[in-house]
Amino acid sequence: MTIEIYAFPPSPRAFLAMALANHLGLDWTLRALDLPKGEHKTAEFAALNPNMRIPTLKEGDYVLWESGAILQYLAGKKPQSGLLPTDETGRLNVTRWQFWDACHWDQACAIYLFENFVKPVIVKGGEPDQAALTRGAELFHRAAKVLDGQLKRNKFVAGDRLTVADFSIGAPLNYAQAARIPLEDYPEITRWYAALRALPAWQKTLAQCGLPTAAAA
Ligand SMILES: N[C@@H](CCC(=O)N[C@@H](CS)C(=O)NCC(=O)O)C(=O)O
Repeated sequence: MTIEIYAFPPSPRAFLAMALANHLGLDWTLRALDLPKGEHKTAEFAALNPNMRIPTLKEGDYVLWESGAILQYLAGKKPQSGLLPTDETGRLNVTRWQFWDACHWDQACAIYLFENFVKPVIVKGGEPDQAALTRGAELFHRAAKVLDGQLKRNKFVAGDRLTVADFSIGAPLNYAQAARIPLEDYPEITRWYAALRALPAWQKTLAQCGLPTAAAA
C-alpha cells in the first residue's frame, strides 16, 4: 500500500520524512499542502491531524503525526537498514537524539529560519527581531557544542552508522546559509552535514523540495 506523506516541501520537518522515505526506497506519495495558503487548516486535514501540522503520514487507515514518530515508522518498514536499531540500547540511543532534537536543536534552528528567512523572504513580514535572534544564538550555541563534540568522536549522530536521528537533526541545515545559522565554529557539524547532503536520497529530496542541490559550502 502506498504511504501518503502530507507535507509542505519547503519545511525541514517535511524534508526529513520525505528524505527517509526516499533513502529507504519506499513506495510513497507526496500530498502537498501549501501552509502560507492555509491548506492545512481544513476540516479534512484536521480529521487526520488535530494539530493541523505537517508532516502527517497515512497508510491505508493508519495515520501518524509527529515527525520523530514518522521517522521511526518508516525505518520500521526496513529494519535491516539499521536506521533504527532493533536492540534496546541501540534504539534508545537513537531515540535520545530524536528527543534532543525536538527539545533543543529544532527550536534553536527554527528561530534562525523564521527570523532570517521565513519572515523577511517568504512572508515579507519585516526585519528580524534581534531579541529573538539573541535568544536563538544562546540556544543554538549551547546545543551545537554538544552536537559538534558528539560528531568529533562519531561519524554520525548516534555512532558509526547512519540513523533516523541524522535525518531529523540534519534537515534544518539545508537552510544554514539562507537563515544564517552560525556554523563557523563547528567543523564536525559541517563535515557531517556535507556527508548527509551527498547521499543520493538527500539530493533527490532537495530537488523534490525545490531547494538548491549544490554541495555544501
Ligand atoms: N513537532 C512537530 C512540529 C510540526 C510543525 O510544527 N510543522 C510545521 C511546519 S515545519 C507546521 O505544520 N506548521 C503549521 C502551523 O503552524 O500552522 C513535528 O515534529 O512533526
